[in-house]
Amino acid sequence: MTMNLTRRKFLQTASIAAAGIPLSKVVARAESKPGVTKAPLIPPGSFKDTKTVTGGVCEMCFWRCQLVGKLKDGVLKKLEGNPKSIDNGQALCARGNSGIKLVYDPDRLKYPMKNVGERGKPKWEKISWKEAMDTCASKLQDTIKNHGAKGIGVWYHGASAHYPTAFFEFLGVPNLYEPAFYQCRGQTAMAMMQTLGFVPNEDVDMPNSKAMLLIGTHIGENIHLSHVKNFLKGLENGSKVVVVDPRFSAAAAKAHIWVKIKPATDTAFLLGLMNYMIGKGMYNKSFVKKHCLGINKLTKHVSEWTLEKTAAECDIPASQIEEVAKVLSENAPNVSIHPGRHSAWYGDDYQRVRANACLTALLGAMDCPGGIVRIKRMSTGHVHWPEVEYEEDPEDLALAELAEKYPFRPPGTPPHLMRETMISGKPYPIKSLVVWGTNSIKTMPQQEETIKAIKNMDFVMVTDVSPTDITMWADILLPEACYLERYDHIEKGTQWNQGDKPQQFVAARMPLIDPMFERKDSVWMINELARRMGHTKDIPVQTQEEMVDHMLEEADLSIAKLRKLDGIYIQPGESPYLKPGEEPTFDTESGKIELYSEELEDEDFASLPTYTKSEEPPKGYARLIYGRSPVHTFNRTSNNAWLAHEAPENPLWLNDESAGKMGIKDGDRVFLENQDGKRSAGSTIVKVTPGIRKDAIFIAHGFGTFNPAMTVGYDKGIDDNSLNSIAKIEGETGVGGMRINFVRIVKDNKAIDIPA
Ligand SMILES: Nc1nc2c(c(=O)[nH]1)N[C@H]1C(S)=C(S)[C@@H](COP(=O)(O)OP(=O)(O)OC[C@H]3O[C@@H](n4cnc5c(=O)[nH]c(N)nc54)[C@H](O)[C@@H]3O)O[C@H]1N2
Ligand SMILES: Nc1nc2c(c(=O)[nH]1)N[C@H]1C(S)=C(S)[C@@H](COP(=O)(O)OP(=O)(O)OC[C@H]3O[C@@H](n4cnc5c(=O)[nH]c(N)nc54)[C@H](O)[C@@H]3O)O[C@H]1N2
Ligand code: SF4
Ligand SMILES: [Mo]
Repeated sequence: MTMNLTRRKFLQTASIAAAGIPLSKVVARAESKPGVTKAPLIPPGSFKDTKTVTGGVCEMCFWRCQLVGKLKDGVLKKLEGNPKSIDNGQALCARGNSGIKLVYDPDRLKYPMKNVGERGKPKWEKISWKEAMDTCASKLQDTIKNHGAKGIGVWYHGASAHYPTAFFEFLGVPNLYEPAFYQCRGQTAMAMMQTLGFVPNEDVDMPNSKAMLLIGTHIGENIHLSHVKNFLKGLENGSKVVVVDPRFSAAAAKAHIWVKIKPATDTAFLLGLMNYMIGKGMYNKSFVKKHCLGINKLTKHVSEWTLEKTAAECDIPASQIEEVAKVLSENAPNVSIHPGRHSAWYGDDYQRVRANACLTALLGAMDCPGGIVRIKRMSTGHVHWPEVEYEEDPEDLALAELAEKYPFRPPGTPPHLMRETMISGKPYPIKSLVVWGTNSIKTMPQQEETIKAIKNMDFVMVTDVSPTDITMWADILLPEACYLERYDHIEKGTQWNQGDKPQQFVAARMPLIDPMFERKDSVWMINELARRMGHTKDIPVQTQEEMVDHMLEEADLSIAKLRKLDGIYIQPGESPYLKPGEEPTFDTESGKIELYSEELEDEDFASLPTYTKSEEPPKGYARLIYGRSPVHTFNRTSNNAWLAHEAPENPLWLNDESAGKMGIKDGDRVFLENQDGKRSAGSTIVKVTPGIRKDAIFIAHGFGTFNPAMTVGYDKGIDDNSLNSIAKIEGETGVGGMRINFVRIVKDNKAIDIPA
């Protein structure tokens, strides 16, 4: 199907171009509008006579682009991609550029603080590090004394959280939750592992593909720089792109085929596609015969998904399914079936990802140009706290036993179970909460439950770089040095330079400037805590620098060596493609790709990818779907003056025909109200567009900050999470699907039904 929409119009708003907004433009516009930012204008020539400091690694998101800073009189003036980088190159995205505005944000946390008001309505009193650490240590010790280490819960995210979480694990804390796994890619990882025997993450060879299939994945708004570049390289090389999305996303704007699918029906779409391809013999028979388990079972299983039935279920033309099948099979095996990343959608996503993996297998699109590739990265070391053999206490395992109900769950505690435990005290009391670099108010569905759980704690310790929604709930709030001010854990320092000659690299994060005010790094903070809790002799490293050096040792590197190399070590890599005559291996139970899974069957789950119908929106409501703003990262950049100027709020995408019937115009200011009568605290403007289906409305995630201490981001736009009052818990994984909430529009205090 060719697009009957004017591409340029869409590109203006939801565009890959937006990702690459040059700094000059962001700065000029941001600084020229009075009242938006107090930052001084950057006079021409500001970057002259600057000194370049290398060795930075970005953390405005988690893609870890390598950067350098331009420094003048000890002040960072500009960030740029490290010219030596074989990953992001000299480029940074808009967010990466705007790190300058994070590091010098006057609203940032500067000192340890004690809440002398209420949780949620804090009054902050500046305290010394000694008092902060004494308090945290004695509160955590109290919890351990009264309830054991299981009385502590830890919510975490980010590179700086590794050392702290390892410490809490060493203490015997069994309750650890990471939204970036449970609400993000945990399910994708688990379903891929079960089916293929490995986790491809996003290692898909788009530059060398002849066709690409993106399901939901909205590359271009979802900006991971080298990933976007790889997608664009694929396009340049003539790859045919199929985008499946209820919305005309930035990627859809670049697509040859846009499948405007009915939300929540993707698994049906994949089953229909497979049925058609198997029926027509349009699949890689020799690959399937050699490497897959259960093709006969799958053939029978998908047979009900005729073109007609699939088309009706997904509300798309049957001819489009045929068209997609042709594009994929004609270009097989050089097709990138994107594995996806964020998958906590509808509560049946494990099955959707399995279907996705099965389609990849039918096409044999693996270990070859264009396919899923297994990139060999350099390895670096780890820092370990001592191994402790804790006496087995059945009570300690009680929550873990509840979690057994979800046999294919990602590592960690399913968040709804941890939260229920924090509220009910069953199976055991959790009374202290440690939060490190995660904003669960905005990222864990069912916000009110999260708040109830936090209120029930005896003690809450939060470490962050900025005030955010979660910091309002702390008793003790600790200011961490940000990514430009510290050395850091090496997480993903290595990559295969896709599309060119294979190379590998290691880049450890090194500070470009010293930490300002009283900010400290995580090794310092945790060691202070450990000493006070009686673990001086167990401390594995004294400083963050020592930790990084220790990790680099395995690669025969050190901070000193990396400094001499401008921050990046590069060596020849290995091609991830199979050599002639080489056969792929799969680390599953059967040693084959499991189209059919006996393990799933044994656990009473669908052993072949299965579609579950999602609830329909009630009359007058549409489904609330969400995604990324190209110039923000979740809520963490909402206080960034440059980025907030580019995208101060999250326009609500509303179908043009619906809007006409509702009497709503482009630019109208509205609130949202969900199926449970929960109204958004903030408002936003409407973007009237043919680029979204009538049964859904879309907003970018991460807006509607509740914390007035964020003077730039406060109360701008709508918080999608405040409307996620339902989460559908998936049986296989215990992950809560979030796109099952429905909303209607409220304008001038009147709720307006969205026509069906
Ligand atoms: N700029 C920016 N980039 C980011 C991030 C960020 O915060 N900011 N975060 C990063 C992280 S951690 C992640 S996990 C990724 C997330 O990015 P992705 O993995 O790309 O996210 P998805 O949720 O898969 O995709 C969102 C898209 O799904 C569409 N969608 C909604 N419902 C359905 C449906 O039922 N079916 C289909 N086919 N599509 C649907 C939406 O319209 C939207 O276009 O982004 C990463 N990149
Ligand atoms: N409603 C809804 N929920 C979602 C999503 C969604 O789209 N909608 N997306 C899901 C996805 S894909 C993901 S990955 C998760 C992410 O969920 P989170 O982990 O909660 O989000 P982050 O933005 O990484 O974490 C934000 C916190 O880390 C702080 N921070 C930033 N840098 C540092 C640092 O160096 N040190 C410390 N200590 N703190 C720091 C920020 O100021 C902020 O308070 O959310 C998931 N939940
Ligand atoms: S994609 Fe952008 S924000 Fe993310 S690490 Fe790279 S430059 Fe930083
Ligand atoms: Mo994510």
